Amino acid sequence: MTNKKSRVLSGIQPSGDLHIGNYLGALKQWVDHQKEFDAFYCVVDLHAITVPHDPAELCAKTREVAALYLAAGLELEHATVFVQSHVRAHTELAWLLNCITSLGWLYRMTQFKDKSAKYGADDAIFAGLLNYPVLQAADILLYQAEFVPVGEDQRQHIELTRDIAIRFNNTFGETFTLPEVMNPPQGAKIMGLDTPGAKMSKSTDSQLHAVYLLDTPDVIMKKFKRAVTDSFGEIRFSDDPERAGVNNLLTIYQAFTSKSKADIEAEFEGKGYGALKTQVGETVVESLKPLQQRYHELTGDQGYIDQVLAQGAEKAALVADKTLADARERMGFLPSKHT
Ligand code: ATP
Ligand code: LTN
Repeated sequence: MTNKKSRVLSGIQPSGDLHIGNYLGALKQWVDHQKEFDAFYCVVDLHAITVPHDPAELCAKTREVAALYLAAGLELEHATVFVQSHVRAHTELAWLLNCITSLGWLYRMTQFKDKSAKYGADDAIFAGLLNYPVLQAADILLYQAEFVPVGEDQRQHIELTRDIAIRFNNTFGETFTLPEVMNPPQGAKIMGLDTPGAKMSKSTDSQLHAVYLLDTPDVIMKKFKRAVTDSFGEIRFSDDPERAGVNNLLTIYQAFTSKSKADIEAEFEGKGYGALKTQVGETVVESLKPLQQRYHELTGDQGYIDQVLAQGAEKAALVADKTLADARERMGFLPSKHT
């Protein structure tokens, strides 16, 4: 019997500052489970250009996100870390998959509806935003990933990836593994501190919305102290939308401490919201300290990250190029003699 590890793949866009939602929904579970899987983690820079972007910032953020992957604790003996655009197979497979993806499937995507609403008129929405999930499907299918560790908001994109793979396999023959979504036990959907009704997001202008992984302790404490709560004065987990702020603070606390809900509610019995906010803030400050320290060490030697990414792209391309060659052959492309 072989003991082959299951393959996982995931990615984060270098489109802003990473926040504790990205950490708890994605990065933390990558790190927690890295020894159990054959893991591929990319910085999805091609996704970051689906809305208007600044070229200098894209380049700097790509390095920053890669450094945060390592600072969070990914180890290169378990995980291949690379930049999506460094492996050309991603864009090529995305085109092939675009040609078997129904427009109706793409128009139904919640992320497309939300983001296109933000950019308003059709002239201001680029085709890349609509085709975004097809590129994501290419990312996943190229590596034959069995699991995709992401936050809850990405479930619909993973389901679409399965639909695309099923259509390809049915039309051209068994080629792609069908992936499954992998959510963390807690923290799959962290809400904005100032908007407990909406998920914490990178692309927002409000100063009190998200706690960023590289925020200083003072800034983190300030954001938690100003977090929106309610007037019930009760500290307990709840699905009631009117108690979403307190529930979000408790969820963040639970995800960082791994304590049970009952223990947490007992811990705050008889305490006020001020005490809750201070305790959650201090926990987050302490939990992020090692990550922040490693980040500053790693970025002290800029050449190191680039070297890791070069090696990662080489390893990733070995897997991706093979899958792409299979897909091309099955679709009937004349083999190229050009090397
Ligand atoms: P943007 O607001 O620019 O769309 P984002 O904050 O949603 O960005 P992504 O790069 O789209 O970040 O997501 C990276 C990963 O973080 C994905 O796995 C996503 O599911 C997860 N994630 C994003 N926001 C949250 C959140 N609020 N709670 C839990 N997981 C999240
Ligand atoms: N759309 C994802 C980012 C992403 C991704 C992927 C996640 C792009 N390609 C492949 C998992 C697997 C998001 O989080 N917004």
